[in-house]
Amino acid sequence: LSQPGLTLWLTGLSGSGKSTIACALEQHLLHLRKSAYRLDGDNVRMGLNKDLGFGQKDREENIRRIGEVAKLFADACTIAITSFISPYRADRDLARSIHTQARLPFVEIYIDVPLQVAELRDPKGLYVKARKGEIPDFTGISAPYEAPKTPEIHLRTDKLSIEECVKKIMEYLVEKRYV
Ligand code: GGZ
Repeated sequence: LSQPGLTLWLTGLSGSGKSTIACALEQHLLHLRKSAYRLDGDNVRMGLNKDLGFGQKDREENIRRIGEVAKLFADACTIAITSFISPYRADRDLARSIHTQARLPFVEIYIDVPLQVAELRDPKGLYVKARKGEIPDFTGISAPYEAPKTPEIHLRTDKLSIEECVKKIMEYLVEKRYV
């Protein structure tokens, strides 16, 4: 394959729009006949990482394993798209270093939305439950989210449409000659 592999690492609060953007981006890349694969809670937390919960140590291990798996996809000339909250800066930096050591590009994409907006969206009713204390260690409510300081791409999903977000990511990939 002439295509180089890389990882697009989406990070942001629950309800920020990570999964929606990841799906739209994957579709867009597949239509361009690029090899792309999405890693998300449905195919990772239900399988490989089903032994892990949401305490800080388990999240750290969740992100470490996802970083290693994304690297393998990237190494196989695929565009790995990960969509996990990945709330700790140190954990994201570890995922980055796993890629850098293998000379594979790692693009951190901050899916940014104010907590109030994510809480209003509350598609699964998780914020309501977290406010009532029914979900411990809930990111943004009772557990921290450490926002990226220098992400490669920063997207405000309360200001941009899904299509605009995908367009901005694609512009970056073209500019860097990754696609
Ligand atoms: C945050 C939680 C929690 C807690 C369950 N905190 O919006 P969702 O439902 O579909 O996505 C969230 C998902 C977060 O899993 P990640 O693997 O992305 O988290 S991390 O990167 O921090 O390891 C949410 C649901 O799982 N969920 N409990 N306590 N989100």
